[in-house]
Amino acid sequence: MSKRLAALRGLMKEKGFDAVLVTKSENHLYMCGFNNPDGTLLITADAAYALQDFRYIEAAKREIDSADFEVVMPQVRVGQWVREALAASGCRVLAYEDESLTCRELESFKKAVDCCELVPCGDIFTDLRILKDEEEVDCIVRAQRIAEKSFEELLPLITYDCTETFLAAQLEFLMKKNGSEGISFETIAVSGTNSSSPHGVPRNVKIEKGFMTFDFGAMIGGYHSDMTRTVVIGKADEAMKRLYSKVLEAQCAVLDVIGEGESLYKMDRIARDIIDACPEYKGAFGHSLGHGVGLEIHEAPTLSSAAGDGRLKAGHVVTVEPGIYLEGKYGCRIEDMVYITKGGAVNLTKCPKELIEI
Ligand SMILES: [Mn+2]
Repeated sequence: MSKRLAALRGLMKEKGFDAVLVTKSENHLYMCGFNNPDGTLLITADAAYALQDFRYIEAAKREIDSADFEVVMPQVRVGQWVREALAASGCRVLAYEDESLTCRELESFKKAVDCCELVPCGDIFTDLRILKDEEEVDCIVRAQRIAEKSFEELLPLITYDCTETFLAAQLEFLMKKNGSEGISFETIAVSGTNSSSPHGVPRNVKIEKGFMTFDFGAMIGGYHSDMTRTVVIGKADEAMKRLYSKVLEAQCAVLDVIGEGESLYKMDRIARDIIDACPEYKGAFGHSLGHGVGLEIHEAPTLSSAAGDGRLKAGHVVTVEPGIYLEGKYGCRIEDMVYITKGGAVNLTKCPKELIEI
């Protein structure tokens, strides 16, 4: 039995779940190794089924380990199939993914699977996925290398005639050309006044002089990478240089100490205190310091002031991404990805951080 299936069954036993219905695509991929956004898994203590439709069945049979999952193509509605399977097995408590199942889907499963009590599965998949094994980290690193190579190839292509949307598209093209399965999220390429929005949308206008922020990621094996670099279009004035070094100082202060056992809250605090200590930047770092990265671009844990007493563990992969955003003026963010290891941490981002003027 796969380690993941064994771990899930351990948690199911602990929580009193006789069966779990997996409908979220990332959890589907995590559990059975096959990516089907419309696939469903039904897992009990002694059986596991991968329900696939005709579009995916051939690949599913090839890629899913038959020692763990029986691959089936239901000829009836999924809810009805699940009911028939569970009624025969004697399962009484079926857990569903309350984080992602829609209210409508839940109602329909409740109606169809009337032999079971349906209960929310809570954080079981978050808890499993938060700790990455070597294979998973390898995927994230490979995606990150592609993103870095693509950024390096993009820089010489930037001219004052380029639009933000062109540069975003160009970066996405380069990542795919370099072997990425897709993009981690819609690429952010925002210049000038548009850079003051942390998640600004690229505009179909020529890039403005001043800061230009690129936030982007590649994908390998379903795993994401995430990085941000801010460059200057034209020459940086003194105020811009000061702002850039402040963001970098805040980031480096965290990167110097981040590691196993450190408090999530404290990591955020370190960066925030450095930025807030400057009256001109106080309150201008309006988002949290970082987030976990894996099969989803934003996942647990979150490095934020609301993190409570949570701590970093060996196996976490998190971003460290402070920024300063001055409304109506401009903004700057620098983001690296860090792998927390036994007693330490490894920065997975190799891309240089000296201020680049274009
Ligand atoms: Mn990020």
